[in-house]
This record gives sequence, structure tokens and C-alpha cells, in this order.
Amino acid sequence: SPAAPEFIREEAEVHLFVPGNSSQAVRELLQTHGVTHAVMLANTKELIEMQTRNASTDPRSGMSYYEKYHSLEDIYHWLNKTAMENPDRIKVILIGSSFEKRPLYVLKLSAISTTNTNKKAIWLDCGIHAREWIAPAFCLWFVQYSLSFYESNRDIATILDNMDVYVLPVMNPDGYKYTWTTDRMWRKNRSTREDSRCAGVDLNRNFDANWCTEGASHHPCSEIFCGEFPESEPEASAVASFLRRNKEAVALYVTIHSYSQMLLFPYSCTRDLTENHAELLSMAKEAAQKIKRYYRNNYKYGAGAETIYLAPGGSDDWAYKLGIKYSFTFELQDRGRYGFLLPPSEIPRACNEALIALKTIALRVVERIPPPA
Ligand code: 9B3
Ligand code: ZN
Ligand code: ZN
Repeated sequence: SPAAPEFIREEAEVHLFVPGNSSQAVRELLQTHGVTHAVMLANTKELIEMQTRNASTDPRSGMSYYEKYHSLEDIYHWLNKTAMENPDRIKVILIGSSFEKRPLYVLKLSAISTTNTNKKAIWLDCGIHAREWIAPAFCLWFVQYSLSFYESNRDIATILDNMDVYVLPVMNPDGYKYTWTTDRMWRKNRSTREDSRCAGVDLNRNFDANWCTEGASHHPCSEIFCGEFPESEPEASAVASFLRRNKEAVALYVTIHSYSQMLLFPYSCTRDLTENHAELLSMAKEAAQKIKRYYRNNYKYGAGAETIYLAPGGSDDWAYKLGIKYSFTFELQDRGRYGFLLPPSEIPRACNEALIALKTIALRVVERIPPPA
């Protein structure tokens, strides 16, 4: 962190993932140049093994399914099973497929019966970046929570009675798979092109919002490669097409990332403020205050460009420009202690924080939905 060297700023932390055999050389370089440094995690291999040795292999470990990370195959299986067990509340929608031809399934969550004819919707996507494992874990957590607590939790009932929720648990299945098999720190998708040996486009730079200006790169080997043209990637194109088809209904767009604990909203692609900046700021602020009150954890909040960095082509900015005026990027735990390697034991807290933020913001959006004519 940050994702690319372009984003390194004075007086800000930089987190490096260094192969064991070059750690001495890196430390010497840092020393020579007077850069303050410390080892955050000495043995990542062990941590990674702990996170992938999971669930299905050890059913009696006592932990629930939602307190573990799951392979892509497991997630597809979960999706089918959850849909089959809740036929009156869940519909599965195939919105497209990935570069390597894996299906992109969206779960449409609804209240069982409603007379509401003016139903709006929330879009929630997770796993746009492959290594941010807490993100898909949150999408699963959210679906399970909504199904379990619709009857007993007034907030969830209010939200679902007024809005359907479209959940895309893994926007980047090829990349996610790759982080389980080959490279835990992979970020982009896995598309290949003829003119480069480097694979992958940063899907969060591939949307049509000031595409590939400052904060993205035209180089295929960059971690923030924007692709050949906006929506060149099948994953981004599938999401954008779905949202274009459903833009009248979708009132709130939320995308889940990690790490750094921030609640961001447009714009990231320009330093200009949105027309409803004050409203977005007050929603994010209230969400951050709730997290602080209930979980004693600090989340920064603000427009992306001023809070994190100037970056174009992101899905939240694109959704905003499409007309979805409530659009957020959540960056979940942690602040860098484990970074992308957040231990499974931290999943419940991280997800509950995100859940309280999502509920807070969704309820505010519900209040603003005009009553049917
Ligand atoms: C970046 C952009 Cl371009 C955006 N619109 N919103 C959030 C971010 C931050 C994430 C990224 O893609 O770098 C953090 Se992983
Ligand atoms: Zn991300
Ligand atoms: Zn991030």
C-alpha cells in the first residue's frame, strides 16, 4: 500500500510485501536512505496458510461458515444453496461472465411480500480487487444477516420493505481464484493482451469516469492499469450494463474494498465536489460515528480525491455520474497491521462495522425515497 508508487506521499506510511530472500537487501536500502521502517509481519506464509486451511476441511472447528474465508468454488456453492433454501426471498441473476468465462451471479434479495409498487434498490458489490478477501466475506455476511434478521431487526426490515438488494459477492472471480492458487497479493483481473506479458486490468480504473487520467496507468504491468478503453473488461462491462438497465430503481450504490478503514464517496476522479456533497458527507459521518460508538474503531470519511488519492475510473464515481446520487466505497479493516491478510478471527468485527455503516446509510436513503404518486 498504496497500490502504486504514484500514490506515495510525504509523511504517509508505505507497506511493502517483500519476498523473504530480498528482505535483507530492502532493509539495507531503507537504512541507507534514512527511511524509518519496521517489520509488520515477519511470516506471511504461515498467515496465508491459516486463512486457506478452512471451513470445509474442518467442520467441527466451532467457527461458523461466515467467520472464515472461502474459495471461489465454495462461494459458488454457497450462492446456489442459499438461493435454493430461500426461493421466496432470493433470485439469482446472471449478469455476465469474467475474462476466463466464470459466471457473474447477482443475488436479488427481497422482502417476502410487499405491496410497495415503487420499490427502489441497493446495489452492493464485493471483491472487485482480488486480494481484498474481507470484501467477499462481507457480502456473504450481509446476505446471511438479512435473511436471519428480517423478522427481528427493525432496520433490516425497514430497508428490505422499501428496497431490494442486488448483491454481487465476487466481481473479480478470476483474480480471486488466482489469489487462492498462485499469488495472494494479486489485485487486478486476469485478462491478457497480445502486446504485453503482464496480465490484468485494475477493474476499479476501468469505468468511464475521467477514465485513465491522473491516478491510473496505461501500462499493462501497472497495478492501476486502466485497460484498453472504458469497460474493456467483461467484469466492469457486466456491472455497468446491469446498472444502466436498472438505474431508475437503484438508489444506493455500495462497493466494498479493503484496507484502511474509510467511508468514501464521489468524487475520486476529480477534486470537484459533487452537487450533494454535504449530504453524502453527513451520511458518511453518521456511519463513522456509529462505528465508533459501537465498536470503538475509527473510520475516516470524505470524498475519495481528498481522503485517499485522486484516482479516475472507479465504479462509485461512474455510478454517481450515471445518476445514482448515493454512492459509496467502504474500505474495511484494518489499518495495515495485517493489511490484506486480515486473520479470520477479525472477520466478525470487520463485517459488523461495515454492516452498521451500510444500515445507517441505507436508512437515510429510505427516508429520501419519494412516496409513490
Ligand atoms: C479508488 C477509486 Cl478510483 C474510487 N473511485 N474509489 C475508491 C478508490 C480506492 C480503492 C482503489 O481502487 O484504489 C482502494 Se483499494
Ligand atoms: Zn480495492
Ligand atoms: Zn484498498
